[in-house]
Amino acid sequence: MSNTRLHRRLLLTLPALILLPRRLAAQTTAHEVQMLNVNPDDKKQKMLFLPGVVRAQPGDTVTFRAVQKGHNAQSIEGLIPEGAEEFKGKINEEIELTLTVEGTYAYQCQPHSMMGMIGFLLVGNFTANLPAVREGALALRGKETKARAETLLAEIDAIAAAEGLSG
Ligand SMILES: [Cu+2]
Repeated sequence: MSNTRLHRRLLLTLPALILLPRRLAAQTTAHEVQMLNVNPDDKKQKMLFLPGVVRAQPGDTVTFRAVQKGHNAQSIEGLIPEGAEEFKGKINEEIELTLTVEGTYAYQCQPHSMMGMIGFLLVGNFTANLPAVREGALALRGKETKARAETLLAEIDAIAAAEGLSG
């Protein structure tokens, strides 16, 4: 390759390399989940994460806001994608996660784990471990937890169908 051609190649490549990280950074989304005693939109719903399902892409962040006291957010053992890090916030602690591993994550509030306080994060192409998460979530203890999991899993199935993802 002649020097001139190499030079032209570099000129074409360099701007792309410089712009790429900025483009990726601009595309990430900061999600928020509120930890609540009562759903302000439906007072009959108690002890919940709102929204209960977060649709995210790799590189996005999610922050759990302690809007009301007495809650935490922690991943449920075995119900996160392979290779993803488990997380565990303290009571009233606001934690921010950067979501890198694609898949479905189930998490709960420890004090209210049997009172339906469960939520899900969907990252990228999330359906690979969805059957395992579904099975595990529906086997959790607590009638209200099972009922909330069923509602949220139906929401997840609708998202997967709308996006043409199989699971
Ligand atoms: Cu709670």
